[in-house]
Amino acid sequence: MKRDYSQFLPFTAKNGMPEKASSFLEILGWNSFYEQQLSLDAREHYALVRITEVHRSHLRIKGEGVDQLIAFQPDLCVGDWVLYDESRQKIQYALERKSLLKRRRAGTGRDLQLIASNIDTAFIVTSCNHDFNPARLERYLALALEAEITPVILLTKTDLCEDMQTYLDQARRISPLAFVVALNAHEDDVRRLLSDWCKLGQTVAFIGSSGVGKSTLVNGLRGDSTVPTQSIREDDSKGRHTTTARQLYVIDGACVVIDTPGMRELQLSNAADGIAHLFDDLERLADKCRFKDCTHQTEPGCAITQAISSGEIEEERFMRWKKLAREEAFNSASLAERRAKDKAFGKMVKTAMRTKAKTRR
Ligand SMILES: Nc1nc2c(ncn2[C@@H]2O[C@H](COP(=O)(O)OP(=O)(O)OP(=O)(O)O)[C@@H](O)[C@H]2O)c(=O)[nH]1
Ligand SMILES: [Mg+2]
Ligand SMILES: [Zn+2]
Repeated sequence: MKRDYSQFLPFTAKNGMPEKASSFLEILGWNSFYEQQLSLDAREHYALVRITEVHRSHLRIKGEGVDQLIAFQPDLCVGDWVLYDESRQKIQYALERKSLLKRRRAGTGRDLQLIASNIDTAFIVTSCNHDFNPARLERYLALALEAEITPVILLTKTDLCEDMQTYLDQARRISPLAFVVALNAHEDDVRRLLSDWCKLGQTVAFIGSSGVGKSTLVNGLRGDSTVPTQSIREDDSKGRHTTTARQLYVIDGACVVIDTPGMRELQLSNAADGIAHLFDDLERLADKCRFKDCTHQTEPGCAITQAISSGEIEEERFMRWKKLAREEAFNSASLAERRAKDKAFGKMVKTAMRTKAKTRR
């Protein structure tokens, strides 16, 4: 007799995603990608939880029958799936991430800051006003492409702008890899407009500058106004940051959504693939230059300068590509250098300790 094993499967899945959630974990985004990382032993001994909030000093974890605050851990971020040891009140280990958004920490530090993980779609939010900036949108796009996350550009505040079509056209020209949606987050049916990406089992995130309407969109998806938003409309570029924590919300019958605080500055690090993907057409053109090390300035046989003069490519876009690639290379190199220094310092300390221990004997 052929046994039917389907009842032992974690859930009925289509492409690894539940069609209908039958447990809280599935509602939180649990799927076969994480399931296959678990041993029987792990399943038996630990609770499966997702990090749903990251604050300065603490994290919040949620799972079946678990809703708890624990101490902040710098190596974890919102969206992570972890195994939690309830008796010792301690995170045992984190599961491999499906995707990770990360940037160079703002300010003088050179290290990486984790933004959010295990995301399927990143909504890159900008408003139809002076926040709109192709160079900045390209940064966010490269960030999402690096993490292999679907990017969608969301143009908000269409009600406040007269030439919405110009913004739409500009946004569509940025990359064929990004979908573009324009909306009024107060009046439009946010859930319907974003329904293609906000299906059950999916994790989506809103990222962008402060004041562009990320939290307002979360409220639009939820159908209420529980998430705090800027009470008075301020100048976006100077807008005070209303959202201060990274937080995951469950949308009834749909996806989970991560709201993030506005980013003042987005510096990419370890994102060369994302940049290459975004500017793939320029990379391929550069391969046709006569000289391998062509700087695309005055060299003869330069395919890039030819394409610029024939109007095939925009000079500004080429300049933005160079700038972003240069900055990313610098950030990644300084991060690698710092890591090497940290490693060398660690080794030196270990050797010194060993020598000290020996001389004491
Ligand atoms: N008119 C109009 N106002 C909007 C729209 N979307 C957001 N707003 C307003 O813009 C202001 C900023 O919105 P928030 O949702 O707080 O912005 P945020 O991106 O979450 O900002 P931070 O949390 O600081 O990163 C609020 O006053 C919103 O009511 C829109 O589509 N149209
Ligand atoms: Mg907010
Ligand atoms: Zn060239």
